[in-house]
Amino acid sequence: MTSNEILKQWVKEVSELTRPDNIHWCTGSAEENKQLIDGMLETGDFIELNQDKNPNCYLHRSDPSDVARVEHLTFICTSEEEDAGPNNLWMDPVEAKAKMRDLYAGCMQGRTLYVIPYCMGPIDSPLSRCGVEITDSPYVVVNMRIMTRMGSGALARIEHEGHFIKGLHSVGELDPERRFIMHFPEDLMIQSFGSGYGGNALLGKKCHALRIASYQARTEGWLAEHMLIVGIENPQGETHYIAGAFPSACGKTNLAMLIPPAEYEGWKVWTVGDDICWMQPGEDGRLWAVNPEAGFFGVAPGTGKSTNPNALASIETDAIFTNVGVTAENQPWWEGKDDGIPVTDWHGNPYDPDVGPAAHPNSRFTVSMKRCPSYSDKAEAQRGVPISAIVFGGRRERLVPLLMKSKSWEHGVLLGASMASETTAANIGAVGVVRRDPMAMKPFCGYNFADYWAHWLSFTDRASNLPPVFHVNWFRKDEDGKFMWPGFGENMRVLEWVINNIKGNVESRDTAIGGMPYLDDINTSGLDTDKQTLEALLEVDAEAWLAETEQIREYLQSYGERLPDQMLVELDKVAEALKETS
Ligand code: OXD
Ligand code: MN
Repeated sequence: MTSNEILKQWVKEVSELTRPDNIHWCTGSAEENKQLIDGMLETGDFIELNQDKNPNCYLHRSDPSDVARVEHLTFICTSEEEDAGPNNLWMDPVEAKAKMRDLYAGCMQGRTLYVIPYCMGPIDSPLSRCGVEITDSPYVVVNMRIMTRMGSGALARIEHEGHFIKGLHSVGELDPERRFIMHFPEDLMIQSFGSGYGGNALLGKKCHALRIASYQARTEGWLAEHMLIVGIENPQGETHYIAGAFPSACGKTNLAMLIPPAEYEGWKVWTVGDDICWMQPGEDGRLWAVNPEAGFFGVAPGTGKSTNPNALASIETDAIFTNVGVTAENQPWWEGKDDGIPVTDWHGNPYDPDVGPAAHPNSRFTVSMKRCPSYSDKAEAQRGVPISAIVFGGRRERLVPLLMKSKSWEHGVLLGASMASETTAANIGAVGVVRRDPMAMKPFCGYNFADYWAHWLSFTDRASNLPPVFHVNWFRKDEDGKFMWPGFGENMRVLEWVINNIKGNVESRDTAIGGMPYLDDINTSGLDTDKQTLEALLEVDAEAWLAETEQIREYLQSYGERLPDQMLVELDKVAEALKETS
């Protein structure tokens, strides 16, 4: 139990509404975790994987209708619809609470109600924030234990601070018709019903650390972003931390754990975070960042020896796999795993490639960050890490160059706001459709994007030493539909240029859309890409960019009167410069 009266009262109210058979206050201990796992092995919620080859690894098969986030059922419930903005689905909070109350009534009968106190960010950091998730899913508890600092330590902080985010979750009947993910930013509250999938059910992640936190960050003067944090150490032992925003399933985890090419002897890459970054100005005027999470909830397919050996090494032991296939040796398997032959698919049926993939395209692994060979112990630093550069990146087959540098912070905000990407399997819906995904926050910003850009712009008044902003695109294709840039570890070459540029060692060439690198300043030794392709990756097609500018204008203007004028001022500058060159 707890000495915090608000928490005590809330648990009482929820249990009266949901009527569980038992209430369990989670401590986060190893014994508690074992008991939960044993219980799930008994019910079949967990399947033991090969314990000799993959000790403490388990497989969970979710309901086949419950395999991804559900943006069409995710609502921001602010009193004014305008505050949620055109970027969100909105529901009146009174109506939403009534709807959820009906769904929750008696929903935990025959189940245990778990109270999960958790802390997002290092337990002793002033940048961290706490929450409590109430759930009826033991799968959620064991995942939250990996993904957050969960249990007694977090409860002690909550009791000391006196406040926390309230998150209520029930898997309900897993009926897609009775599934809602509701956010009440004004009450710092989350209510989720009808899904056990990570993004909908592990409330510390997208719901708290992005949607609610972004709202909270705006009122408190910081930033909650969908960004990885990676440290790049040069042979002289100097480390630069880069925060990078990329849309879901665009390789953030791979970039955060990158292994540099052979030419980069003496360089090291340190993983601070792969998905979420909370940043605030420090006394020195720089942005300081923490990763609020403690684990990775990574996309399994495509994770192989050549793409992400660090992730593979991380998940050899102590990992939870959701919706992957299984080999004859009872080891987890997914498309792109490089070795092993699947015999069972993610439904638990004999694998038949004519029927579908062995692993669901959005199948996941959950594992502690500390298992990663490139884990940075700075992930526990109370102050966080100083950010030297912000990198935005979309998934664009055409037009957008490999790398460009913003002309100013304000232009950087425009670059972030103009990000676009083709949709992926991380959300239910069509795959491969181009959509604007500003700062990779389209599914995650807990308030009106127009206000969010104004908040980003306000940082020129909040911090005197803001990091420069860059934009990258690893996904350009040629006429034959082949990727022009090899990506993965080779992305190090782009990051090296970024660091050299920050240090003043290399200049960029001014163009209408931003600063472009000179090809000679990018380390291409040992790179298997011809010069012509590299040049094409850095070209600016002024006419096509003018057309893009008009699309961006249309998109920004769809935010109406709340759109900060500065956004159009920045866009006009780009458009004018393009007209001069074309
Ligand atoms: C994720 C996502 O799971 O962005 O990280 O969907
Ligand atoms: Mn993500």
